[in-house]
Amino acid sequence: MIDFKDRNVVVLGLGCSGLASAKLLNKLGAQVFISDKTDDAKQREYSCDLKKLSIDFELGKHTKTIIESADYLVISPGISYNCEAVEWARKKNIEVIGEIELGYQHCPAQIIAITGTNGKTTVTTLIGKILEKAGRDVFVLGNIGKPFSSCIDKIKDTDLISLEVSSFQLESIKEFRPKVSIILNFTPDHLDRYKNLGEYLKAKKRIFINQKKEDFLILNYADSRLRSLASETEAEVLYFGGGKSGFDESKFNPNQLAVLKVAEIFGIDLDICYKVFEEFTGIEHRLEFVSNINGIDFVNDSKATNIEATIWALENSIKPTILIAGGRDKGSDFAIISNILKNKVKSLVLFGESKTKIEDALNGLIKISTAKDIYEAVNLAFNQARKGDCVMLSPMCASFDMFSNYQERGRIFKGIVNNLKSSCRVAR
Ligand code: UMA
Repeated sequence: MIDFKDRNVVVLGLGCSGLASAKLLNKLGAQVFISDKTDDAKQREYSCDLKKLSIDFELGKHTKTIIESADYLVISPGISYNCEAVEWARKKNIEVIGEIELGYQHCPAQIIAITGTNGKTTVTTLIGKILEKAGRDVFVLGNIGKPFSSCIDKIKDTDLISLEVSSFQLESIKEFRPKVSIILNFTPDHLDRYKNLGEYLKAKKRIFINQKKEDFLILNYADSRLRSLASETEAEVLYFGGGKSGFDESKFNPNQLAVLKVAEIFGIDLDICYKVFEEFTGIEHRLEFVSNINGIDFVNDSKATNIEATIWALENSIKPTILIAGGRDKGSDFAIISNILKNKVKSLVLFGESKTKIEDALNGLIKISTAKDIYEAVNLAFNQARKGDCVMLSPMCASFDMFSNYQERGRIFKGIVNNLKSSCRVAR
């Protein structure tokens, strides 16, 4: 464990992870400096917290000399290991760790870490719920939106952590060793950050690199790439999917099967799991029903930041759909959505940076219109929809071209829909 007392630590990125890291390091007695290349409303809002704690910071730039004078560099998930500022530190042999590693080194509790391309947030939430219902004290943290480092001083050794970890976060771990790790699935994503799929898988695999034989790795047997990882770990491997879970797989979806395997490990009564599954109404921004206006359903699936997530949403949609999509492209091949698009989607409304690329990839398949922003997109979709249809925001892309994150994109979508509902009421 790194002793940060009186050491100079530079934190890169003043998002929620950077802020949590800086606060934890400050408590640990480090001399903290936080640097963010952007100087916007969000960073300024967070910097008010820093001022209260007398933590120094810079906005709008990363200063080379400041980074080079650090003893340690702590990076936020959005900052790639290969970015210039991290390069400066590495050239000076300054140790670089990520926010998850920082949290891990000071966390006394056992961790259940969940990764995968899709379904992470749902599984992390469900695990939190079953553990809680079984009487355990549990923290639900990580990529789900609450930084691991933000709760360290409240965690006891008898607690459990249900921790969603992204490939970004796994890149910068060192000793991070979960008691249980889960890889739910693996499909193309983040190809704007990784050179190829192999690099993306390499990052995901880091979830189990420090696990030992008394730990557990839960893998999706139905995915041959994941199944074969069993030979690369010291941990005990448990499977779900492909008929290997030991449960009647026709009764559960893959996310639930992964949760049941965790329940087995911790000796949790399966009836508790079934009850939690029954009561679970889903998570915000994932196939979230917003409203019905004039017989048209509006669904917020802003969390679908890759094509597979949108395909899954369309597979689960029973009504003819007007799909609103677009945003920041991550190097995706949009043509792979063609089949389901033809079967399930009446028309496609595109907005954001990637609209031309998506339009080019899907041209001629179905009716496509483009909008200058999400407001225009929702209005266009509403005009095209008929009673019995569903208007769904399921973007297939990241949100960072126009929003701070997918949550903001989803909230704005819901706001537009609710305003539309009010104006339709007034018009009647
Ligand atoms: N920044 C720099 N220098 C750079 C690049 C970025 O200073 O070279 C700054 C930006 O100006 C910004 C800050 O870094 O102010 C943002 O840091 P961040 O992107 O790491 O964002 P956080 O707010 O700390 O949120 C992160 C995760 N974000 C990303 O991985 C992009 C959140 O996941 C996560 O919920 C949060 O930590 C808590 O753990 C979001 C996400 O999109 C939801 N994750 C991806 C996904 O799920 O697909 C991986």
